[in-house]
This record gives sequence, structure tokens and C-alpha cells, in this order.
Amino acid sequence: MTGLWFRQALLPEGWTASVRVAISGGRLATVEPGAPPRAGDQRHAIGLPGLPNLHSHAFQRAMAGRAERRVAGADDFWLWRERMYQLAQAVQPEDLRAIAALAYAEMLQAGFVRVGEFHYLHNAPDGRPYADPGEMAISLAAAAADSGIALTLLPVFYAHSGFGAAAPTDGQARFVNSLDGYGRLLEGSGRAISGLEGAVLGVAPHSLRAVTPEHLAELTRLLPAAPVHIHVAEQTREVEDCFAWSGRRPVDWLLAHAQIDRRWCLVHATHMDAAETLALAASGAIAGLCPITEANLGDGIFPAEPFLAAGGQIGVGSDANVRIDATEELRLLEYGQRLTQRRRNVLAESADEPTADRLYRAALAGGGQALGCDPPALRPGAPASFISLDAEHPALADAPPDEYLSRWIFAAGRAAVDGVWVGGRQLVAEGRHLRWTQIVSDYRAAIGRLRADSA
Ligand code: NGQ
Ligand code: ZN
Repeated sequence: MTGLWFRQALLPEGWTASVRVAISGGRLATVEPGAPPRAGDQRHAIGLPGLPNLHSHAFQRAMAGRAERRVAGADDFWLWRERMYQLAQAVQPEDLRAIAALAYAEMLQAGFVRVGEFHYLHNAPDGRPYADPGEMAISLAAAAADSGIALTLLPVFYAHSGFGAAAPTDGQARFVNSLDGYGRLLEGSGRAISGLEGAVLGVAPHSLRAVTPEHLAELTRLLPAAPVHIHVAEQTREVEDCFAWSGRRPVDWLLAHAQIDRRWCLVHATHMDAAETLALAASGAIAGLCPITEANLGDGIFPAEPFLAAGGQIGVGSDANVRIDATEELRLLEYGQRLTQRRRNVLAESADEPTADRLYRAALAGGGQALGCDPPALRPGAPASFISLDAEHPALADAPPDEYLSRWIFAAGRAAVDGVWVGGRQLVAEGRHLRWTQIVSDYRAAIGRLRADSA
């Protein structure tokens, strides 16, 4: 049994002094408040649950910072997507493993302990399925194992390029499946993650653009209790196209035609009118917000204040992975509201609780639900997945415990993440992933191959 001791730890009942935890079989065997450290215990200042990252396309990490130059024409989401498709076209299975391992190691260093990988690079570059339809999923599972992050794999179903079952484009050839092919892909994906502790499998219709209503109905029946993730209402053009096709806006259409409930995670849901906002909040589904990506791609600002006020639940995801930082997602979520409303502490629920605590608490619960597992918590029986913060970081100087999250999220950011444990294994120490050198060297090799490929 491994023992750890925290000067302060965030337990379900709040910040608690002098907490000793014992780990056995990857879980927390005991969590004792007010207990002294024992000989051999690792000692840390501040312990708390790590956050779930509910939406990632890991391969896109390889284009971070490389699409920040204006291109001719309307430089928008859709042109960025062309650029992204070029990368999607080039990535081979071993490249995916290396790129994803880097993205996942960075997620761990940033305080995320589980990732929801919304995975759609299924076919070989020529569009034919690999001999094992789970080939690319095997790479992602290997990346999860290389890094140690917990994985919820969300194999994506993709069939069309636009509303009304428009034929897919050449750039989408690696994504496309029939329903039968998708069944085989799910089996292959299940096999790929079978050796990973705590892995979860879900289903993911890509968007209302990419699937028909019939597909959607079939897909939700495939794994009856598993998470269902879908991109929705991210861009105003998508809202207009959906309205032209169906007479309804995307979130409204989904609420009317699918049984949207706690299984569902609606990624982005940026463009909702007041009625959609209230109805989605009442559905029990999670709104999967990716504020950094939504800013980077020029999507718009999610109506977070009315959504949360109506009891809506949110989680955060790093999506395109241009930056990987749990605190920055939460901070930017709040700042988008401040900038548009010209007020402060917009998403706080009351004056009793700091805004950071409110955001962190929402992302913990919403992210856990969306990824098909219990929200991370420091309680006996839960997976031993948690992080420690560096109390020596200047932003934490003199901080009382009820200000730790404010100082971390608004002032220090990811630099204050010190240690990270997933399923009882320590993966990050002093802010650095224990396999960082190897993971970065593998990543550089993959980038070299991709460059040679495109030359
Ligand atoms: C994706 N990403 O699937 O990677 C999408 C772009 C699309 C974001 N929406 C492609 N952030 O939506 O068609
Ligand atoms: Zn996405």
C-alpha cells in the first residue's frame, strides 16, 4: 500500500487539513482527515481531484501555432478546416501514437486526468479501411498507455459533408463509414482499449452535418448506456444550414428528434436562442465547452450565464489542442462572459463561493458524467486520480485554502501543477511528465516524418 499525505486536500466536504490517503489496487483505500503522515509517505502541500478533459482531437496538436497567419479569402473556421484536413490526411498510425502521447502528457502536466478522445481518423489515407478497423484506435490506446492518462474513447461516425446527406468530400475519406463498418470499428475499438485500466467506450455521431436522422437513431442504440457525444451549433453557418434543411436550429432539432438526456454531451452548443438554452439545461445533458478552441476558431461565445442559472451542466475540453491547460479553459470561459457583459465574476453562483470553485466544481461533475465515469473525488473507493499544487508558486503565497482554486485558476495557471497521479500511478513530478524526454523525442520524429511527407 502506498501512502501520501497532504497539508490541505480538497475532499467532497471541502478543504481539509492534514489528510492521509492510502492507495491500493489503483484506488483510494482510505482517506483520513486530521491524520499525521507516516514514515515513507510522500508529502505534498495541496491535493485535489484532477479534471476530466471531455473533448480532444489529439492529432491536431501537431498543427498548434501553425495556422496563425491570415489566408486569402474569408479566413474562417471552414478554411482552417481545409488546413486541418491536410494534416488528417497525412498522419500514419505511428505518427498518431506519438502526437497523441505528447498531447496526453501535456494534458496530465496541465491537471487533466482523463481525456475524451473524439476520434475520427479511421481509414487509411486512400479511404480504405485498415485490415484491423481499430488500427488507429490501437495508436490512441498506446498513447494513453505511454502517458498514463485515463481514456474515454469516442469513435466517431461520419457519413456526409453537409445537411441533407450530401456526399462526403475527398478530404473526408479517412473519416467515412457505413453503419456496418462502424459496428466493426466499435468492436475493434473495444479490443484496442481492453488492456487499459478504467477505459470507457462511447459513440459519437460527428455532427448533424455528417449523419442522417436515421443514423442518429441507430447509433444511440448500439451501446445503450454509453456516453453519446456530438458537435453542435458551433458556427453560425451551421445554424443557418440546419434551419434551411429542417426549419429548426441545431440544438432545437436535436432536442426534438433525439432523446437528449444524461448520456449526451453536446460539444460547443455555442449558438442557442433563449428557449434552446433553457431546454438544453433541463435535459440533463452536458454542454461540452472548449473555450480556447472556440476563441481560436472564431466560433462565438456560449450563453453560460443563463445556461448555468437554469441548472445546466458543463464540462471543458481542449478540442483542437492549440493550448492545453485546464485552468485556461475555465478562465477563458469566465472572461468571455466578462468581456461581453462588462461585469466581473459572472459565472459565480453566489457571493459565498469563489468563481473559480464554481467553475472547477462544474467541470469536475460535468466532465465525469460526459466521460461515463464518476467525477474524480478524494474519497475511499474512488480511483486514485488526483493532482498536487506547488504551494511555493508565488501566486499561492499566503493563500488561505478557500483561495487555492482562485489563485491556481486565475493567477498561476498550469505552472502550479506539481504532481499528477492516475489510478494510483504517479505520472508527473515537479510539473514534468516522468516520460517527457522520450515522449518529446518520439513527437519530434513524427513531425519530421510528416514534414518529409509533405515536402
Ligand atoms: C473536428 N473541430 O471534427 O475536428 C472539428 C472540425 C468539423 C471543431 N469543430 C471539423 N473544433 O466540425 O467539421
Ligand atoms: Zn471537436
